[in-house]
Amino acid sequence: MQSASKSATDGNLDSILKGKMPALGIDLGGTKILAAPVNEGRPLTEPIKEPTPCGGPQSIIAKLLELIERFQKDYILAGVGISTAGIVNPDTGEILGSTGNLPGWTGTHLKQILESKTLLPVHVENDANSAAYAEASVRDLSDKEGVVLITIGTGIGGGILMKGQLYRGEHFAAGECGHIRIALNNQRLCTCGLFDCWEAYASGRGLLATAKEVLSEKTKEQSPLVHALNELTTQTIISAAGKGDLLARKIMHIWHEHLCAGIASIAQTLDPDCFILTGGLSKFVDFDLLHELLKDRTQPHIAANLKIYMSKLGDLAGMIGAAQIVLDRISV
Ligand code: BMX
Ligand code: ZN
Repeated sequence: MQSASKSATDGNLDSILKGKMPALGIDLGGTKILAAPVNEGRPLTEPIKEPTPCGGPQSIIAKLLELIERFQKDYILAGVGISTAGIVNPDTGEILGSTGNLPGWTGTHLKQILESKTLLPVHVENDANSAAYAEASVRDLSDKEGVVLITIGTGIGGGILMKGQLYRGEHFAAGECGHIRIALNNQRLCTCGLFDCWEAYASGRGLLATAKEVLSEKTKEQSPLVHALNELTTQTIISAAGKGDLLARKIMHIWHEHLCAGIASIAQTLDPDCFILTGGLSKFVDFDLLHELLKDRTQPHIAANLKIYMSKLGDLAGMIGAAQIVLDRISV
């Protein structure tokens, strides 16, 4: 476990004197939690990283409270911003929907619980929305008609900004694009309960499912990966592809086709200025290949204007975005 006590005083005192208290940003994902105090779009310390507790909402809430308390020892916080997977009502801070990636999370009144225990203002936002907010700010994209951030990791999430404002939808589920249906044969069950969602193909879990499909028809002579089918991970596939394994390269190509299917649908629907890719798997995207595929799968006018950027903030985007939303709300 890392300590939060590093560099507490100097930077924070300076911020308080300038009337700029930090907000604690916490990013709650399906597998890990990141937390750090944030000010002016930057974390003030190296973020604490811990695994997401698997005992359900109670254990997650206990962990969030423990983290807030730990940082309160060293910082006077203006508030707490939580970036969480799931559909969130940002006004009430209630979790309205969640896939199996965070079991039992639906119905949690997160803002209410945390505010009553900490007496701090708390803002809860979907993880991809939070990341979109931070990335658009760091790239100065607030004047653009449309900016779409896609997070590719445990799941596939989306955040949509229109002229710098988050578009959350009438029921707060805008951007839940991991659950766009991209195939017709009910082949893959998604953790949301639907079949053939984009996430079931293009997330880490989707990549693994594709690999198992491809490799199960092959012999051990064709790829060493066949040998280790049960221990297969996204990392082993990606590293085999990097070393020239032809089957691994084929799997990665199919994964790009799957990625392209969702991006093309969103591009045709929204005609955004740009897409920003983030999440653990985004660093393995071949941008040239993705552009090439999109050219053949979107109308020429869309393809010609499509920009796809790599995230500048990486893993930290959700944490920074959620904290920044709290600070921006307070200063309005
Ligand atoms: C899922 C869904 C989205 C989330 C996306 C990315 C849940 C728990 N999650 O589609 O809300 O944005 O995954 O989540 O309903 P991550 O955990 O991969 O960052
Ligand atoms: Zn789904």
